[in-house]
Amino acid sequence: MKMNKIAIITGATSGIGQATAEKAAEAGFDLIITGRRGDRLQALADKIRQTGREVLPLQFDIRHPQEVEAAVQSLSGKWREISVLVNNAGLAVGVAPIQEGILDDWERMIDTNMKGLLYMTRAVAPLMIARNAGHIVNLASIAGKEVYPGGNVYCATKHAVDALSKAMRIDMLKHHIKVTNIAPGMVETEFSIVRYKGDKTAADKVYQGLEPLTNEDIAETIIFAITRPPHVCLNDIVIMPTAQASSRDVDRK
Ligand code: NDP
Ligand code: 8X3
Repeated sequence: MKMNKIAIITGATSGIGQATAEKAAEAGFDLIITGRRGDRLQALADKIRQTGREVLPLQFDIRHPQEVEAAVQSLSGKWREISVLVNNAGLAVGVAPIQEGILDDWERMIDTNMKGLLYMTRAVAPLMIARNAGHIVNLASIAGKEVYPGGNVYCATKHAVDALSKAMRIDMLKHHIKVTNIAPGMVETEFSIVRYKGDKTAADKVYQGLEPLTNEDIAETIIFAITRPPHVCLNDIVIMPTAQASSRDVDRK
């Protein structure tokens, strides 16, 4: 692999994004890491610098197009030569049935998972097009392939990501930009704590009696995808714990 490629990873302050940043550094990428929690971004930046890789932390809320645009516009010199965009930032909030849904929860999910991903792609794709190369990795979910009780709006946002991955691949075709859709099942991160609004007991129950995927499992998959030769694109990867066959079919001991 050519060294000193630059990857930008959204939602690098936790879970899948954090592990992907660390593994991408190990694989020889210099990194732009993003998220809202500045203390975590700095801690991760310090850790990555110890590996000898360069890192640029950018703190912003992906839901605000002006913040996204300003962050990408602030890039100068080599940092504009982005090879890989990992659209990872995202969340589920709540498990209410549609008739009891909380509008603020819906807006947080739609604004982060769909609109944030779009704002990032709109800002970064032109930089890739200018170089006639690049790779966009979108974190969708098994929730983008199936629906399940209480998943309504989260599933809708991830179905949208799945559709956007297909659409982007067509739009990016003549620019030699790869698009990979990653659709994991259960991964134990802060995801369920966020979904259950800090209720750790409810979050722990999600993974009770089975071995879930780890953030590192997904990170390794992403690193594999972004280090294939130029003529190879992994379009769509569904990755599940062995103990999970579908959103609802889970083998719990
Ligand atoms: P975590 O909660 O551990 O991490 C989520 C990341 O998203 C954090 O770094 C958070 O950073 C960032 N983020 C959330 N909202 C915003 C925002 N408004 N602006 C900027 N960054 C934001 O969850 P995961 O690592 O599990 O989730 C990563 C992705 O993987 C998500 O898109 C999720 O939907 C998807 N996924 C997760 C699965 C799972 O079971 N865990 C399964 C399938 C898909 P900060 O709070 O600092 O802003
Ligand atoms: C996260 C996986 O099954 O909770 O996207 O929707 S699930």
